[in-house]
Amino acid sequence: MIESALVRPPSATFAKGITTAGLGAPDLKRALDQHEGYVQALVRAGVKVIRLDPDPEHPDSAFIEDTAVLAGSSAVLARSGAPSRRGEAPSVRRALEPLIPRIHAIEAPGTVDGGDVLDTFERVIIGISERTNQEGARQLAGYLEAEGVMSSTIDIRGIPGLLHLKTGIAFLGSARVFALEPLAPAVRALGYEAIPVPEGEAYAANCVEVNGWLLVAAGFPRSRAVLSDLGHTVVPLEMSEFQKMDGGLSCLSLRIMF
Ligand code: CIR
Repeated sequence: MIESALVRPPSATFAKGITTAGLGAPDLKRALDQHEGYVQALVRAGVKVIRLDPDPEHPDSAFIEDTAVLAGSSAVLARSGAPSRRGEAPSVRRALEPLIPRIHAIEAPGTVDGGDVLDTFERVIIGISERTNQEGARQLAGYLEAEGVMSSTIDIRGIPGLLHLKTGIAFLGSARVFALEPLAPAVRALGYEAIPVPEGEAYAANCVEVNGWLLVAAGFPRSRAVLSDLGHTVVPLEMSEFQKMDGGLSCLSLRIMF
């Protein structure tokens, strides 16, 4: 059960964030509306939403999932592989302190982005990427192990278009994942059933299950059909402005389970 979630609305500098999408500049008003739609979906799913103040010093700070990994009753503050994003962590730490008993932090030269960390409840899968290095994964695995959580890594470097592991894969429950084809062999080797993301709908791979609702980017009808046919209650959400900044649904919240 996801009890609460931290979110941070995009700020006036949102368009200055890192992007490779080539989809043009995001519209801030539309991004704020889409963010609010996302927050309302969380609220309807029974999540207590904690809104952090927008942070104009850090244009990518709306992608709050990247700043920490929650594991058991502890949190691990990430150290982003993007130096421009490292200053996002202190305010997230302050917000987590009253909620989480133990807070650790990835130390240099380790780097981790939360978007590379997929929690499947029985195991955490850590993507080794341009943002998360081997040393960061090693430190994170140690903190997870101390919480009794097993982890594995998948190297996603060299898979075109994949910023983070979760850009291309989502956990659907019951040892099943929704995954882009290049990720399928590695997750199958770990024992998961990999449901392929329909061709041409790669952005829909980043969906997120919240207390029985599956939040999916709007505009991907074949993915929606596949996921509905599997028995999920799909909630389509407009994400166009976040897609322009390389971000997906999962990145917009840091979800806390108890
Ligand atoms: C970045 O490049 O860091 C942001 N523009 C997008 C981060 C998206 N986060 C995610 O997929 N977890």
